[in-house]
Amino acid sequence: MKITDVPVVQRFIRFCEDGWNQGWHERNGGNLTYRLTQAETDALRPFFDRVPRPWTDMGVQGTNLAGAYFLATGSGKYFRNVPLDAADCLCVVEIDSTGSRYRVVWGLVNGGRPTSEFPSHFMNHSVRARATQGECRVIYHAHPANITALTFVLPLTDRDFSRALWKSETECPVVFPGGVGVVEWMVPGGAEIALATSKKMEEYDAVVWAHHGLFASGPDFDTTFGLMHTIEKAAQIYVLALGCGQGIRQTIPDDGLRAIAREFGVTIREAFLD
Ligand code: 2HA
Ligand code: ZN
Repeated sequence: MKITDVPVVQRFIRFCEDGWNQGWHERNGGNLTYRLTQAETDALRPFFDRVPRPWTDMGVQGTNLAGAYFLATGSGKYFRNVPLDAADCLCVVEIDSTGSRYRVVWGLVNGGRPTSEFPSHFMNHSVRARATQGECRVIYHAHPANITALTFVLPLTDRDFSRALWKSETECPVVFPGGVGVVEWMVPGGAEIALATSKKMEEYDAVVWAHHGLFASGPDFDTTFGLMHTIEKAAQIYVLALGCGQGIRQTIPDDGLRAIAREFGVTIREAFLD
């Protein structure tokens, strides 16, 4: 048995392959982390290094995730290469008992570190785990072109983005009835963008990074990938419609959004409706 035979690792690899196939991961763009369950950690433990690598301070703290284990993509690694060489591209990291440091216990066999966005991922895991009573396990960052394009033309507010996306595709209010958050442009990789994003993640399960990409979260791989996919598809439709050059002549009315929410039994964020 190889580590790549373990189902959770297979699903993680397939996720990376799907993201690459969507065109969301040019070069080393994007990153993925998954908080392992106790049973999954136990299944992976036989593959862990006999001597773990040194602890690294994250610059952020999440005491509710002290002692957690994550499967993560590596910094500088290409999603495209994950199916070819998971042990080179991925790692398992352990969080220390204070929730402020990590160490690699498996993977990155040719050296390297977990994703440069690990502080952001970790803070978002901490916030989303609290907001969802421990249900949230996946944090996914990608560079889809259309949602990023919209950050050049729409006002950078949660309300403007949520409304534009909800009204671009009838499924949207069902898939993300809470809307999406937006953070202004910031230098990636550090504690500042991690804190700004995790603040939004207290309310939203997806956050747009202006002129950069999108963060999505969810309880499992399918839901999280589906959220990224739905948001990007809606953005694509909006961009296509704008590209026709006539402006937006008609769209789903606000009462239509309310009616969808009623029909599908979800609570739409009423504050964003007229
Ligand atoms: O290259 O996407 O945000 C990885 C990233 C940084
Ligand atoms: Zn990025």
